[in-house]
Amino acid sequence: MRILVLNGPNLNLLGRRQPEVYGRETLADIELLMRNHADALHVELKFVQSNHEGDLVDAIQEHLDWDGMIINAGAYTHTSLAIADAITSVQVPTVEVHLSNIYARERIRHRSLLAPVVWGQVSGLGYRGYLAALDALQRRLTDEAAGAG
Ligand code: CA2
Repeated sequence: MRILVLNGPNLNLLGRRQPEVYGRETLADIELLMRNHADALHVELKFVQSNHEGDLVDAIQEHLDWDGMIINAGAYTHTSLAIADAITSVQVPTVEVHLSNIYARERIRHRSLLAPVVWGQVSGLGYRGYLAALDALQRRLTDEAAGAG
């Protein structure tokens, strides 16, 4: 089971600024926590972070045969039809993650262009949201495999 974890603009700075909003964990900390959990679940993870919209679209397209995707598109969440279209086109079950509760923040962050095209969304649980997304995807894929077998 292979799951792509995509992080968008500025998330490479996690842990250094605004810890009250995004937590104290760096992206490397989150990656380590997820890798440890994924090992226990027998899931292969690949991490991609980019500050560029087109790179995120490319990464989504390049992994169209992977089993699942976890994406925190950062500010592109609220603006990028291109990323929404890429998620729709590859048809890979996707969970959208936000460290902060986007619905408790400025109005402009309340709308996600990705929400209508993803399987589900986790918002406001900090780094734990990534682990919750991993659990949910692994369970869905396991359930589907059992149903198909
Ligand atoms: O809560 C989230 O995970 C967000 O996707 C984070 C984005 C924000 O634009 C979304 O509305 C919600 C911003 C990520 C910026 O990351 C920073 C990291 C360290 C210091 C400052 C910003």
